[in-house]
Amino acid sequence: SRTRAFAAVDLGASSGRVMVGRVGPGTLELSEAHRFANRPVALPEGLRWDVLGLYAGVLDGLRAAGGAAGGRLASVGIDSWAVDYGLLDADGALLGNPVHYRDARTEGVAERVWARVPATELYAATGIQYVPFNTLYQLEAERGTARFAASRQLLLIPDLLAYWLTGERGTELTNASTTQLIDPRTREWAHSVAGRAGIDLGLFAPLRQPGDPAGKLLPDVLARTGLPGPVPMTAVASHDTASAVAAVPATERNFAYICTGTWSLAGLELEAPVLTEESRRANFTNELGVDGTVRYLRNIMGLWLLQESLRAWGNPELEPLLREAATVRTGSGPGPVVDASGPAFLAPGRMPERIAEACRAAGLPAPRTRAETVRCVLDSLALAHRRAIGEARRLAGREVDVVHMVGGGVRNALLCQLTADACGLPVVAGPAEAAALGNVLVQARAAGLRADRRRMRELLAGTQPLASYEPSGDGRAWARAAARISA
Ligand code: ADP
Ligand code: LRH
Repeated sequence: SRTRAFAAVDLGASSGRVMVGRVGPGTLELSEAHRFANRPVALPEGLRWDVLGLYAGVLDGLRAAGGAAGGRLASVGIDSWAVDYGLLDADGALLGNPVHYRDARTEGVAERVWARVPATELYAATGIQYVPFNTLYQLEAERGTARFAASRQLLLIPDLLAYWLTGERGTELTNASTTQLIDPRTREWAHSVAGRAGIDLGLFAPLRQPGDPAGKLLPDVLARTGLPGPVPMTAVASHDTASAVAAVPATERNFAYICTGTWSLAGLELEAPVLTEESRRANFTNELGVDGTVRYLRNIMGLWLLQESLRAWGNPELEPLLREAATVRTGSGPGPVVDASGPAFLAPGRMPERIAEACRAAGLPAPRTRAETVRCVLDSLALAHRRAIGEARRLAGREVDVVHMVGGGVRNALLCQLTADACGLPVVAGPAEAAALGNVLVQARAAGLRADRRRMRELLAGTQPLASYEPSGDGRAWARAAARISA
């Protein structure tokens, strides 16, 4: 049978891209049609996403994807970062600019929710970790604003863009799980939590499953992108991390994964959530994945620490800095490290200074050069990866023989090697565009490709370039550093 082309729109916190995936019997090829920066805007009212700029990038990307695919796109799917949303008024028009999850408005807000639904009960009912920006807390912060009073519907970011492309509204399940308003056992809305938290679930459009049809591109969109219609949209795993985990090319049974981009998301794929009090205290999340799976993982600050350091330095070239960072002498384990799992580095600004301050506060020598700062970031991430995978396997009662790293961070060989050293496990790195590949594969399945998760992973392992890293250095030195941070 023939090869078909699918367009995957993947919006990360640092860049958006439209990729073309060609899928045939035993073949899977991905190419980039268009990439554009995702630059949040700091307004007097707060930190906002430039969602109109992103939509323009999506239209440019669909035009380029159509060109690359010789005009014929079998379907389109969209995934993006989680938790954030746009509010629509009674006419279906967007109310203001979607608020960035790093905006300060959620400071101190969770406590107000916990006064109505204790944190322990929230976790037992939703399995979602505490981060200040879960949609549940953002909605609490929104309460009482003129904008919220005028709103009639909430659409998560990928669903908002899909609405503009098709005119149809839905709430895709994997991303919906990050609102903290879904019960991971039933995979339906958690009505009792929403009721007690004072949230009207009527704001949300009906749930959609990954693989569901999601309308077709509007005539005006076809005209603007030069695509011959009809072009159907497919609901994919619209949370980027869910798409990326679906595309982890693991052929081993006992694998852990780390999605490395702006964030590091490190953990396990499970068949059922872990809702224990111990799991809550360790701040593990049970986000929903494709095919009834649970993404049991921890959020780690990720390459955000590096992105923000580079920004503070006026964006020098990355490669020479990484080469220099690789030669920084740290002994047999990590050099000075900061806790990359906590919320201390969530807000933008002054990153190198904040990292140095955190080192000094922990009684460690602060990095003095840019290369030392970069090395401190990478050592800290590797250590946080080690801790997350170690705790996930203990809390879920699983073995781990290999760590798969996917996402843009796999282009950073030093990070991959340090992660192998820290975990004391082999690391398989790639693909870098896992989210787009997961997006494409879910579309291909909806279009008739017969592949369960195992088959999808075999296809990825057989077609995508991967790199291997064996653990080196002194595992005990990493264990000592981990113990210092936990203390
Ligand atoms: P997101 O989807 O969250 O925007 P990506 O998965 O695109 O993030 O990953 C972006 C990160 O990947 C960058 O911040 C950078 O640290 C890393 N990266 C990208 N290209 C390279 C490269 N050539 N060398 C090293 N690191 C890279
Ligand atoms: C990664 C990601 C992550 C969320 C964060 C808001 O892009 O979706 O899974 O926690 O952004």
